[in-house]
This record gives sequence, structure tokens and C-alpha cells, in this order.
Amino acid sequence: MSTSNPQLAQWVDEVARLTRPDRIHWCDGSEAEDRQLIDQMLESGDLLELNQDSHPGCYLHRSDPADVARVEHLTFVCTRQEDDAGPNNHWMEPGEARKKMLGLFEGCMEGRTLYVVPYCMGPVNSPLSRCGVEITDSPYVVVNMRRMTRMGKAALERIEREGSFVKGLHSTGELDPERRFIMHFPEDLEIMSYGSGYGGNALLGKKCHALRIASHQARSEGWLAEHMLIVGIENPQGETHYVAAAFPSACGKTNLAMLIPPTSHKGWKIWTVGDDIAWLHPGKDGRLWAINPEAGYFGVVPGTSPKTNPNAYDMITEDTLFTNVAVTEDNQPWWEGKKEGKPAIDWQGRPFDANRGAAAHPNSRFTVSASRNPSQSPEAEAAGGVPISAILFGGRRKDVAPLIFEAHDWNHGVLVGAGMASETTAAATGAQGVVRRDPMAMKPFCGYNFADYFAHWLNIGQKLSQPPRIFHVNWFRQDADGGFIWPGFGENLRVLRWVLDRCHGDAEAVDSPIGYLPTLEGIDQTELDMSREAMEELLSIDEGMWRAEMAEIGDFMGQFGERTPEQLMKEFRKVVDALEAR
Ligand code: SAT
Ligand code: MN
Repeated sequence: MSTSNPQLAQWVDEVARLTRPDRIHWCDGSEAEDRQLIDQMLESGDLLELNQDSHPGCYLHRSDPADVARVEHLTFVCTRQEDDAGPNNHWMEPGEARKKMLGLFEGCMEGRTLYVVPYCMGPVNSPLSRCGVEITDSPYVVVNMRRMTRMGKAALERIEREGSFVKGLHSTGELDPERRFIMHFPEDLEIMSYGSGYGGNALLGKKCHALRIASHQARSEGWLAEHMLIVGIENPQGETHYVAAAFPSACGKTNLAMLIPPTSHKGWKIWTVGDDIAWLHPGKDGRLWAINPEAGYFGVVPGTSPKTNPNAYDMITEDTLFTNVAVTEDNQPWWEGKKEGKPAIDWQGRPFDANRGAAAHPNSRFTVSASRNPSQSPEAEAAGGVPISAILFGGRRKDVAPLIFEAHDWNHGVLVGAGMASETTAAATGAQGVVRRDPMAMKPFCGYNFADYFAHWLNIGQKLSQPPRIFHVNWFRQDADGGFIWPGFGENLRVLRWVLDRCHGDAEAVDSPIGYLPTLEGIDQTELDMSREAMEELLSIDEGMWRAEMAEIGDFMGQFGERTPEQLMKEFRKVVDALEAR
């Protein structure tokens, strides 16, 4: 296989001359090719076969122990002007960055195969989709990309028709953390990633293309590329409404996207459109329309159980790639929170010893095609996307943020998103459980200056005659003993119902300086084992804490200086003034 696109042919040629692989393989995305790559990795030890009786088509990959998460300190946005990347990104001058990367890539594929991986982010027939080509020397990346994107022949045909594509060059290199960089050149639609095989660093269609490069592209083209799940919520009358929700990595997007209604909610059904990324386009009808650019899930394994996420628990019993989980005596995958079996071998391949910590890595992952999801939405392949009724922002906050509140309007909602904060998780290297500001859950993923990004969000609102309503949720409030107050998981549907009721003008709310809060009866508590005091606590705000919160948001905004949109600061002052007036 080769290509009729001269730009692509030339680029592959140039990369091959630089990296000097033994072989070049153009991926067609077929099942036979997938099988052959898996067999080859079983042979080399890159993959291990799991128990095929209980888990047919499931394999385990053990990564280098120093390569288990995204590396934000080694991730750069290389715009020509430093200010265009903003204080929210690490920046390197593009010429310098290219030189550094060319040095690393030189000869790095000697003795290896260079894979050319054409992929399409979004349904191949959708005008909202965008294509890319990843060149990689990792067969693990290829088999993951096949599950996560529309990869192969159809994508290449679209690239040949359209001409344009995002160029992503990747090599696992020596896996030396000192020689590891993830570079983005949004002005040239280019990515270079060296020295890591981990998902967010190596599956370039995902965070690198569909968020960092796409957010930049979306700004110039008038749409939004967001770190959001998309769900359809079907009520007992058979009507489905769509909600998009931005939570940081490892804060429950996959669980919410695949929620199973509690027994108290007969006739309700949740449909997954996406669990991580949404591309949102203002439609001719003044509504916001969303597609999921991905075709699979790269989800956090620990904590997945028949109670927390029964759909996912079933989904990952077949045709799933596991990375860094433990295994049981009889070679089944095992992780903390599984509720079944016992670990025999830990994620590093050592006999399990509780003194050494968790058996599965806390950021161990499953990779699985969305077609395996029992709640996959029939609209997931819709070329025009689905219309969004509401947007939720949220993070992990043990205090401060109530269970839910609603922004006064779109512009206030942009402030609510911009002011988001969350406790850090194992999805990125570095300290965990520390509260950090993470606007729209895009801190690690926005490919340009946050000040310009907030302005772009405000502009999008202007284009919408029927904008989604904007809410903030927090499933993670803790009581004095450190226990979670809200049961979460399936019960979150109760909160989604309030959201939809608000969208349809069917629910009352109490106004407050930070937004509209539900009345105590607003959240349906049928068959919910929760005291009135606990509910009161979840639905109230501590004004002292909120004054301190707003001061922190003010400090955060301060770093963007003059570039911060005036309208956003107006929204900020409105909230501060309302809190002062109490
Ligand atoms: O970055 S990944 O896509 O690998 C996972 C995440 O942090 O969301
Ligand atoms: Mn994510």
C-alpha cells in the first residue's frame, strides 16, 4: 500500500530517511492486520495473553514502570509567539523544538518497523470530522489506535480526497524520561512525540490531535474541541436529550457516560455518545451540535466493578487491551475495586506483595472499541452530531462546591468553567490529591492561551440562539470523617434529571451569588438512603469559603493580564459583589 497524496508520500519518505527503519508498513486497519500485530507482540513479549476462556481476545501490556501516565512538564505547545501558547502551556520556540526532536528521532527506528497509521477523528462521512496520520514504531500504538479511532483504508481515502491531515510523528525511543518530549506545532498541524508509549503521550489522535491541535483549529474555524463526555438521557416517554460534561482525567467521565439507572428509575436509559472528547459546532438552528471524535475508550481500570459501572465491567471481558493491571492465579485481569478474585502477579510482573502498594497501577487502563459498549448510542455515528441541551463542568472537591448549581446564563457559565478546580489524579505524573485550577478540564489540553480560549467560548455563545444551559457538579463532597456524602454512580441520574427539568422550565431553583441551586425537593430522593441534613449540606454553599474561592480564581485570572476578556472579569466581579453584599 502507498498513497496518491504527494504531501503524505513525501513526508513518509522524509521521516524514513531520518529514522532509518528496516521496514515500512502502511496500516489498512483490517482484522487480519490487527491479528498479525497481536501475534507478533505475543511473540516479542510486548503483549501477554490473558485467560482466553474468561476473557477472549483480551491481552495485557506491561509498560516501562517509568512510563505510566501523561507527562505535563514535558509537553510543549510551540507557537511562533510565546504569548499565543499562554501561561497555561509550556512553550518552546518552534525552530528550537524541531531541532531538538530531529536529533532524538535520528536513526531511532533502526532495526524496527515504521508504521504509517491513517486515522479519522469522527465518523468518516461527517463534515465535522478531521483526519490525521500517525507515524510510529510501536505496534502497541497501532493496535490501540485501531480501537480508539477509525483507522486504516477509509481514513486514507478521505485524506486523499481532502488533501489535509494532521501529521503526528511518534517513537517510543529509549523510554528514558530524560529524553522524552511531546511537542505540538498547532500552526503547522503537527505533533512530535518521543520517548513514551503511554496513551495520552503516544496515541496521537487523542489528546495531542483531538484536543491540543483541534482546540487551536476550532478557534480559527468557529467551533470548540473539549475534554467532555457526551450522553443521551432517555426518559420514560421515550424522549432523549443530550448533555456534555467536562471533568478532569480520572474523575468519572467514563462512569457517567455509561451510567445504569438505579432501580427507582424505571423507564430511564442512558446512551453513550462519547466518554472523553467532544467537538462542538454551532448549528444553523442556533443550537450546539456535538460529535465524539473517538471510536473507543481508553478508560481507567481501577474502581470498575458491577456496582460502579456494570456496563464497563461487562464490556471489558472481551476484545480488550489492558495496560498495567495485575493478574490472578488463573491469569484473569485484576485491579483494586474489582470485587472478584485476588491478585497473584502485580502490574510490574512481580508476585503480588501488599507492602509494595497497589497490585494494579492506579492509572492502569483498558482500551476497547465503543462498539463493545452495551449502551452505545445509535446516534454515535450521526454525521451531524447530536444537539446539546446542557453542559456540565465539575471536578473533585471535598468541600466548597455543592452537588450542583446552574450558571445564570452562558457568559456566567463561561466563568464557572474558567474557575473550575479539581484534586489531581494518577492520570498525570506528579503529586496527587492537590487542588489545582483546571479550567473546563482543559489545563493539560488547551493548545493556546487560556485568555483567548475564554474569549472564544464567549464568542461561541453569541452565535447560539438556543445555547445549552451550563451547570457545575461535584460528586466528591466529603463529610467530617472523609466519607463521600453523595453515593454517585447510577444515582447521579437524579442530578441529571434536575438538569433536564431546568432545561425544560420544569424545576424551581434558589438564586445565590454563585448561581441557581436546587430546592431541597428538587432532587428526587425516592428510594435514596440519605438524611435531610446530608442533602442540605450538599445543596448549600459556605459563603466564607466562596469568598476565598473567588479570590483564588481572581489570582488565577491575573496571570493572563490584559488578554483576559473584559466580559469574563465583569462576570467575575458580579459574583464577588453578590458575595460581598450578603
Ligand atoms: O491522557 S490520556 O488520554 O491517556 C488519559 C487522560 O488523562 O485523560
Ligand atoms: Mn481524558
